[in-house]
Amino acid sequence: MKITQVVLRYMKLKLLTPFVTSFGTEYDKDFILVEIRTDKGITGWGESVAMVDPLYNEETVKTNWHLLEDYLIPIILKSEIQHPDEVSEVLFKHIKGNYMAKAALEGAVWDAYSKMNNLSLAKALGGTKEKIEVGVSIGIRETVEDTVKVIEDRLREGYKRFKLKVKPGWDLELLEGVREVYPDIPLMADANSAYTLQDIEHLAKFDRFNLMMIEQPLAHHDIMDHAELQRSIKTPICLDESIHTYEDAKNAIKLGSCQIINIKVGRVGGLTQARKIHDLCQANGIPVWCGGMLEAGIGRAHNIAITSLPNFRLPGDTAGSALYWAEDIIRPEVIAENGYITVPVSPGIGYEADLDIIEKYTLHKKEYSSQSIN
Ligand code: OSB
Ligand code: MG
Repeated sequence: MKITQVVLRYMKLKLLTPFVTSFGTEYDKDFILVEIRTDKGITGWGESVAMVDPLYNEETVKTNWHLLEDYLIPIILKSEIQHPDEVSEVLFKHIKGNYMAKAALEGAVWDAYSKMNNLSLAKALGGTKEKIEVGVSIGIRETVEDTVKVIEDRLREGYKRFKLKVKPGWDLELLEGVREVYPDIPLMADANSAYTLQDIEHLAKFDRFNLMMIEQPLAHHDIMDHAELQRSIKTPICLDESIHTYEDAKNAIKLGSCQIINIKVGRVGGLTQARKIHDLCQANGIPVWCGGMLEAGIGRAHNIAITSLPNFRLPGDTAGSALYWAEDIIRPEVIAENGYITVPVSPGIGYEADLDIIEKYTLHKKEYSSQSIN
């Protein structure tokens, strides 16, 4: 298969609810959509999860555009591809880092590849589940009462796990208040690297809340301090930001830096890498779950497909479209019913990109083809 054309679109969607974390507040979702066309006339879709500011990791929408336009697209337009694993290989061979940019393009190739072979993306990846279990990530609210009300709504909708964003000054009191109302719900906390080892004694106090895990308490590149912290607390640590590569996962497991890993397709550079990390964790008895980056429909569909692999044993952050957007860019939108999403069986990502809606939220777009590259 040869990729003959790539279209990049700069998209902007309004979040129904501003998303507040220890690193900042998101009101809108700016992102890049990647559309590829192959010589066989097949279209594939990918979505970059890089955010507008480098607050979660170092990548941004602009750095992703730059990487795609100046490096990744020229490489891909020159390549003959038998399998998407080769895309991952060629993009990783010379270009360092910039995993979210790589993942956006590689994801589009996976979609096209599975459509060409008349397979669902889930099947093409080796997925085994017919439906996936999902939870919600709840941003920081004004009060504990507000948070309890959000949990109440999400519980009624059937979501299976409740993740609360925490930060210094917004943690013990919150968890205490929530546990008073809901002593038994599957609850966890995500700090997005807001603490340091100086906070060991403070973080040990989380143990009394019977959390499923605490996600990324310490620095975004660290695995050493997390190992020390894990030795001092009972709550299982789950790493998010710190795991960029297969080697990171291997080292974190070896050091005992975590007991659970959150796999984000974008953060690790694509589906091929995500699957490798999944397999490594499976072989080492480390459960994984699929993280979210407030994806629009295309990214969400990729998350659903990877979550169908067997070692995604804990509910992920891939909630239904209705929690994020007035209208999503795919048809149908993603529906979570009683905390389950049915894994599509139709070819590729299994959702239609809605071109009218995509047009409506496109700020600008640019096309690249083999002719325009030399
Ligand atoms: O740390 O998991 C995170 C969103 C943006 C950046 C980082 C994170 C998140 C989420 C939201 O927690 C998950 C989602 O609902 O997509
Ligand atoms: Mg996280």
